[in-house]
Amino acid sequence: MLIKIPKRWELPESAVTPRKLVEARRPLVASMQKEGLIGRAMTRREALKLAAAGTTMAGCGQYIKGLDTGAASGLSSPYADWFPVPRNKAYEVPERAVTDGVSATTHNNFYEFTVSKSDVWKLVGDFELEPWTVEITGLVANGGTFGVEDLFALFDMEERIYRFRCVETWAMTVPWSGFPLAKLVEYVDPLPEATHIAFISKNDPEQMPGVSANPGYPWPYYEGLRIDEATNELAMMVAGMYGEALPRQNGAPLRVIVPWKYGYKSIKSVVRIAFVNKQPGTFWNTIAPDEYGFLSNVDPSVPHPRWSQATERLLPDGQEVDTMLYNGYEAEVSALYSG
Ligand SMILES: Nc1nc2c(c(=O)[nH]1)N[C@H]1C(S)=C(S)[C@@H](COP(=O)(O)O)O[C@H]1N2
Ligand SMILES: [Mo]
Repeated sequence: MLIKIPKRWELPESAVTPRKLVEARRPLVASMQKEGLIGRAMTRREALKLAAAGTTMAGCGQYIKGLDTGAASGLSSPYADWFPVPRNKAYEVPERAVTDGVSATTHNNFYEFTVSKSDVWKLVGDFELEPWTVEITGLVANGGTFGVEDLFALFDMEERIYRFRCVETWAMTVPWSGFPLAKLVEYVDPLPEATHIAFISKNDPEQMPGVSANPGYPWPYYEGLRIDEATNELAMMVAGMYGEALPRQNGAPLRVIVPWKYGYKSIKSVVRIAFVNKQPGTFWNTIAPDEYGFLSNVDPSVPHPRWSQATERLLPDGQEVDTMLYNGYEAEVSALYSG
């Protein structure tokens, strides 16, 4: 017998705000772009042209070498022309080298494809990124279904270098491209009673062999943040890395990056964002509540039940370094957890 238990992030349709204006806005955005009234990132072609002319564009595309892994490359993304975007130098990682792009795009956790980290990139070649919409729903005034490029056009994208720390203790340093999640939250205008945001990933067993291979998991992958966390300056919606569109294995076309939390909070290939009035469930908390909490802030003093979190191993060589409280972002986020 199949009993459908609604997930805690599932809302009745009655809670969804219809938004005619969203539809009305799209041609406006397009025409503003055409008129040059709102910015669009330099296209890859334009950047290459500049490079060929001997001009360097600070902060753009320094990492693209070695990233051409065929269908698993950002170059094969239908959104390739949005990148590179300008770097925001306020977000850099001074004490570590940026991880090489090949390592960051061939060592992945994306269980919808496979649990084998070194194989995700080999299985994503046919993963369809277009069309792609993100439904923004629940307790917001301006929700609706947005084409992913509408979101790219609405919010200026920038590149930031962040530490990234998986709960399994591997870690990397990555130049991500995207926009602050706070901008999106501001745009959709949460109702006063909204306290949390639930994120849901694409779940298509036809394209994602890991879904049927692991029928015991509570698909789709889902995650959540408090609204004060989501509007912290560090939280990003990410659409690119290493100056290119996000490769499929890294969560194309749009994912979350919350650098002070363990990697599983950084949900990939988002299709639905729901504003809710209580703490939503999460995929990993549902599977193993004793091992994976809701907050999941990086903390070297709190061991995982099965291993220490005091140190981490940097990709690709496994160099061991000390793990930092909040993954090195204590100054930016500790006020969120003072209570
Ligand atoms: N939808 C989805 N998002 C996900 C995961 C996943 O399996 N499915 N894995 C998470 C985990 S455990 C980590 S460490 C990061 C890995 O991101 P990366 O492959 O880009 O390094 O994605 C997170 N987001
Ligand atoms: Mo992870």
